[in-house]
Amino acid sequence: MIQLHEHPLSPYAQKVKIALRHKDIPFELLRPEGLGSGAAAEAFAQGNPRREVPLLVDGDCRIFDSTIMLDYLEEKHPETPLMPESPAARARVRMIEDVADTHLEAVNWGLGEIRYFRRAEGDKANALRCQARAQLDGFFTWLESQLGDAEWMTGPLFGRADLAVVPFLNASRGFGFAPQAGGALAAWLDRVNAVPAVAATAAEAETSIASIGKAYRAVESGGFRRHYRDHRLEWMIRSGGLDIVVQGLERGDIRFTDGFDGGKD
Ligand SMILES: N[C@@H](CCC(=O)N[C@@H](CS)C(=O)NCC(=O)O)C(=O)O
Repeated sequence: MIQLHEHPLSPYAQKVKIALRHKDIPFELLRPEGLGSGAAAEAFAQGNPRREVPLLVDGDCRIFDSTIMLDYLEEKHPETPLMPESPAARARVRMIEDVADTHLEAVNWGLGEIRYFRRAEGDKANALRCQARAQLDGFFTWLESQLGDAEWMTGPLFGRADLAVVPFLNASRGFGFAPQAGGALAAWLDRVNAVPAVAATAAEAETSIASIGKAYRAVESGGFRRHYRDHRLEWMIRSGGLDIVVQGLERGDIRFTDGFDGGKD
C-alpha cells in the first residue's frame, strides 16, 4: 500500500491526499519525527533529501515534491482523471498549481510567521498583514479570472487545479483573508470544500490547527527552526520584514535548505 509521510497542515501534503482520496487509492499516513527542526529522521531523509513532507512511498518508488507525486498518481492511476485532456488545458492547470505552490504559499507562510510564531507584533505585524491583504487580493482576482464562469477551475470536472488551490485558499481564509463574499471565487471555494476528498482532508487540517496555539514556544526553545526557502524569504524581505530574517538567522531559528549530503550550505 502507498505510504504518505505528511503533516496535516502542509498544503502540499493536502494536495496529494485529496488526489489519493478522489481516485480511491488506499494509502497509509505517517508523520516524520523532527519535522520543522531541520533535523528530520535519517530514514525519512533518505526518501526526501529536502527533509520535507510530503514523501510518497509506493513499493521501491520514493517520490518527493507534491507536483511530481500528482503526475505519478495520474500516470499510474488514470482512472478518475484529475487532468483535462488537451495539452493547452493541462498547461493552464500546471500554471495555476505553480502559482499556488510558490507565490500564494509564501503569503500564507508569512501570515503564519506573524500569527503562530510571533515574528512581529503591533504596528509591524499590521503593516505586514496589510501587504499580505493586498497581495492576496491580487491572487484572488487572478484566480477568479482563471475560473471565469466555469464550475471548476480545472475544466468541466473537479480536478487538479481545484485540488491544488483549495489547501492554500483555506489557509488564507483561516488567517482572515477570504475571497470576497458573494463572488465567484468564494462560491467556488464552498463548492470545492464540499467534494468529499477535500472535506476529509480539510477536516484533518482543522483538527491539527486547533493544537498549534503555543507553536512560538517551540521556536523559542530551539525545537523549531523555520525554513525560509525560496519565495518565503522573498516574501518576508519584500513585504518589509528584512529585520525579522536577520534576527532569526542570528538567533538560529530561521534556516535555509540544507545540502543533499545533510550538511549546511
Ligand atoms: N515543493 C515541495 C514543498 C514541500 C514543503 O515545503 N513542505 C514543508 C511543509 S509545508 C516541510 O515539510 N518543511 C519541512 C520543515 O520545515 O522542516 C512540495 O511540493 O512537496
